[in-house]
Amino acid sequence: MAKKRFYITTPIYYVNDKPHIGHAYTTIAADVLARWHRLEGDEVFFLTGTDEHGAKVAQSAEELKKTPQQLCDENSKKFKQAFKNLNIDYSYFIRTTDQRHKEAVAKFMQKLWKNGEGDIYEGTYEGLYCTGCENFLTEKELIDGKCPNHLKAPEKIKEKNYFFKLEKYLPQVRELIEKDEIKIRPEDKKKETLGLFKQGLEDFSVSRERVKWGIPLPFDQSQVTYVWVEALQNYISAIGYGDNQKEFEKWWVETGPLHLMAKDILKFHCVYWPALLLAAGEKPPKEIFVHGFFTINGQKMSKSLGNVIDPEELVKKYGADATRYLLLAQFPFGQDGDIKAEKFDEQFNADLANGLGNLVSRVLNLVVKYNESKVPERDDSTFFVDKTGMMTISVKNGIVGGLSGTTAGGVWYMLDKLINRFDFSAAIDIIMQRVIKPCNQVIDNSKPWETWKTDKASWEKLMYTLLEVIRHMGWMIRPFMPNTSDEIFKQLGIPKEGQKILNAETMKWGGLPPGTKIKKGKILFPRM
Ligand code: ME8
Repeated sequence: MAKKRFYITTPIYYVNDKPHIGHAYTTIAADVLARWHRLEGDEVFFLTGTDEHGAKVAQSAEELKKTPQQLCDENSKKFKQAFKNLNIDYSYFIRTTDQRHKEAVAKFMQKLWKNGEGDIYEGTYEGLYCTGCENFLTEKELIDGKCPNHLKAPEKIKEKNYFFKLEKYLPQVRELIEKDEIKIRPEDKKKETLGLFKQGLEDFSVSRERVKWGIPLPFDQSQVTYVWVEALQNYISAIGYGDNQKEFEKWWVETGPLHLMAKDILKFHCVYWPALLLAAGEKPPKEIFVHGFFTINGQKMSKSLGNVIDPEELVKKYGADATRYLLLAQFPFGQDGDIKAEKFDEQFNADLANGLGNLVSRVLNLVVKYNESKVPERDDSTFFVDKTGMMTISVKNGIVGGLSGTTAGGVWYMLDKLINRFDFSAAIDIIMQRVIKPCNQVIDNSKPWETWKTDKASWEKLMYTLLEVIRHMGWMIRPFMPNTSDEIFKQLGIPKEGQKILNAETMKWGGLPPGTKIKKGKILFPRM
């Protein structure tokens, strides 16, 4: 059977500043999906990168008395470093100042222009521009005369621009969205997008006359391509548009992308981008998932409020895996939510130190101490199977029961569904509530540090069950916390070659061979 393919992208981030946890949030989510698909054996292309042109970057560079290129080089490096520290395993990091991207953009713009016969025409733009958004705004969109996102009055500009015939493509884009041929999720964001069509959308400017930091239009070198128009093209330039047709066909045409982003940039991705692609004769994007915007302690994250959280600080304090966990666990991915960073310590201790970490360490300690570090014989003949089909462990009349292949399968089934629905917080919760918590409770109730003396047969049964649950849990957390998963497999004595693909074999109950020598290792999550 041919391998399935999965092409996932994050927005490319502005380099006017260093990364903050908003950038980390989307990128971690994309990484979880990429890793999940790799575990399932799919061929994955995971794209992220930096958006380096435009007035916003040029202005920041000027304020810092640097050249735009210098600022881009410095901050792009910071994004790369932050993603490395967060254990983000991307396939390609694009920078829009890359020569390859510039060439692809020139080809794309030329296609739209078609020697003046295409979908671009010359005009004069007179109106408002918010540099923070890098977006043209209408009076209607302002609140008290200010941009609602940046709380600053936009600049009035009048300049010669080239315009894109968006209106010509609106009916087609709308229909594609309605029919889910461009699948926009969650459902409320699809509705929000369709609402934009009702409010009215107009042709928009695709170039800037006064901005110098950008990619010149191939047909008029006195203008640079509007930063949003070229930034969107990263999704095709990175996979060979204009220079590697075979790769481009493979990833864009045959596979199709899943674009991940927050709702701040919905219009660009859900309306402008499909229209530009159709005008250039290319396929529109396959799927767009728009996640929520989070606040920090109820406030918008902003420099002036001094509440911007640097992912580096979180990684330093909690490590990469726990940072990934804490960010995704806060609220459902598709909804807005609030992050209470001062609660991170509490959650770290409850879920990771006392929950996951404690489970692994106490089970392994018991096996080291009372069974010569060996996985005991498997015997699940008397297991109580929970009727709901969920994984639960129960102790009845002092006998441990309650976990079998089918019940483990129940958790796997739900996990797969939730991850594919982008419901990461619920997926994490399932692992915590259905797997980790019941195991810890069983240990508390059955006191195996005492029963090894009095009833070794029940003790072995319990220990095998717990070790096997830990093996399953190691797989379940693998996309979220890859380092911890590696460490668990190492401690369970699972050889490296058996750690790559999740399949019927690795997922079945009883995959941990009795007699395997376990190696007690470091504490996974030392308590805060
Ligand atoms: O918009 N909550 O770049 P950007 C959730 N360069 N996600 C957040 C967030 C928050 N509070 N803050 C930021 C741009 N994000 C353009 C994109 S793509 C062709 C060009 C995340 O640096 C979220 O993914 O402003 C959001 O869409 C993105 O960062 C905006 O990043």
